[in-house]
This record gives sequence, C-alpha cells and structure tokens, in this order.
Amino acid sequence: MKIFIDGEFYDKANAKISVFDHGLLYGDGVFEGIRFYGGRVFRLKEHIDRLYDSARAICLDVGMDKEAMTKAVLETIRINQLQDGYVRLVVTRGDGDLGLNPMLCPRATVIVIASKITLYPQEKYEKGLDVVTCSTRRIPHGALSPMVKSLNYLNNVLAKIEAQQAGAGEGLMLNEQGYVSECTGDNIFVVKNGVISTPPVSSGALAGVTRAVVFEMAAEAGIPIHEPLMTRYDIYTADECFLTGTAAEIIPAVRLDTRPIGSGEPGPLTRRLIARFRELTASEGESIYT
Ligand code: PXG
Repeated sequence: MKIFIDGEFYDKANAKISVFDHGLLYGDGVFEGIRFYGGRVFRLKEHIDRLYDSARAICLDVGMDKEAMTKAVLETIRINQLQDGYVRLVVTRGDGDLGLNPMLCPRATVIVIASKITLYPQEKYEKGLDVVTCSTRRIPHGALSPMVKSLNYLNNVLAKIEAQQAGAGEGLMLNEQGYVSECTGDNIFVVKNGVISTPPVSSGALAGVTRAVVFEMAAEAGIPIHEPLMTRYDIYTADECFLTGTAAEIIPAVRLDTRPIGSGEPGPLTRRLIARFRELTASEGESIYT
C-alpha cells in the first residue's frame, strides 16, 4: 500500500507524520471519506468542495488547490491499482509547536489513503440496523460548527461507544434542544405516508454527500422529501427508516430504542432507494484510469 503525504508516496510502514502535528495534538484539521466503485470515484467534486469548505471554516489553508487535490486522490488510487474502495483524505494544521497557536504551523499536512472500508456487516443491509438514542448530544453550532468535518470526532466516538455498550449497531444523536440531528457517522431519514423526511442541517446534521444523493433520487422518482425539525416521535411512528453515509451507503434502520419502526423490517421505499443508489454508484463518477 502506498500513501500520499505532502506530494510524496510512502509505503505503509514509512507513512508517518510528526508527533508535533497539530492534527494529532489538537485534532486540528479536517477530513473526507470518499468511495470509488468499478474504477470511478463517486461524487468526487462534492467531497473536495466540502473539504475546502471545512478547511475555510477553520481558517486552514490547505496549501494546494482543488485541482491538485483531485489529482492527488486519483493518483493515490491508481498507484495502489484499486478498482473499488475508500479514500480517506486528511488535511491537518501541520507540524508545529507544543501550544495551540496554529500560526506556528508553517504549512498544512495533506494525507491521502486509498483502501477498503466495511462499516456494518452485510446482513444488516438485508435485515436492518438497531439504533439507540445516545445521551451524548451533537456539538452545538456555537461551539464548533457541526457542518465542519473536522478531526474532532470525540463527540461521535463517545456516542458510538454508548451505542455499542447498548448492543446496537448505531447511535442516534440529538442536538442540545432535543431535536434529532443524525447518527454517529450517518444521516437519518424516515418515510411516512409516502413522504421522506430528514432533519435539516441547522439541527446539527452534516450536509452528507449521500444525503444529497437521496434528495436527487427522490426528485427523480417524484417522491416528496422534506427537512422538518424532527424528534424521536417522528422515528418511533415512521413507516420506514434508513441511514446514509459514504461508508454506510444506504442501510435500513428497523428499531429505535428496541421499538420496531414500522413493520420492524426494511421497508419497500428503502429497498427501492438502495437499488437505485447501487445503479448510480455503478454508473457514475470520475474515471480513475482513463
Ligand atoms: N454525519 C456524520 C457525522 C458523518 O461523519 C455523515 C453524516 C455522512 O456523510 P456522507 O457525506 O459520507 O454521506 C458522515 C460521514 C467512518 C466514516 O470512518 C464516516 C463517514 C464517512 C466515511 C467514513 O466511520 N461519515
């Protein structure tokens, strides 16, 4: 495996960054998770745009333009001769001093890893996930914008631990006001009476790339889709529920806090969206090898 760090490729064993890197010392940085299917990168532009928006929001100068970043992603996949997999793109504040001061970090560190990812076992895509509500709340906009895909995932990690300790596959995160925000690494959707709903990004949800694909698929199929403020009531009383994310793709959620959602089995609209999503990932994207 070859890993891109600051313009050079290193073998996995030698792919190392400084212990003074502020990405490590302070979680000071941003990242993206991107998928590629059959030699094509899915929604690459959207991920690169979000990365640069995340960096902008934390005053982080990436040190290379979007075109060069796009090339770095494609080149990293090519050098590893992969057709299907996952890219982790990380930009940190860079090598600096002890002490928070980001001004003492002369330039950002850029890392591109191309590998594989499996988030949930295959059977969960057929049978659906169990979700529990976490007591850990989503970070408020007034602390760090939850729109920023930052290296500070402790909030989500703690929620994930809660979900695991409860024996559930995923954890539902509420915002400070108690409205539904998202899951620990996925956006959440419900279906009720033929209408799809998902919390607005103002409720603390990440503006997911996969989430945006669901909006496109709904428009294409003529299915109404809304972004109301949601509470757990809306999930308990939904006909169907599913989660979306680059790593997760689209996965049915069939229970919340041990209560069955709808029939307690993956719903027909969820299945339809999963099938359409597979068609899109198999046919769209930035070509890696031509
Ligand atoms: N919310 C959060 C908090 C996320 O981290 C999503 C929603 C879904 O967004 P996308 O753009 O991927 O549809 C994410 C993304 C991992 C991993 O390593 C997590 C994500 C993506 C890729 C890998 O667990 N989460």
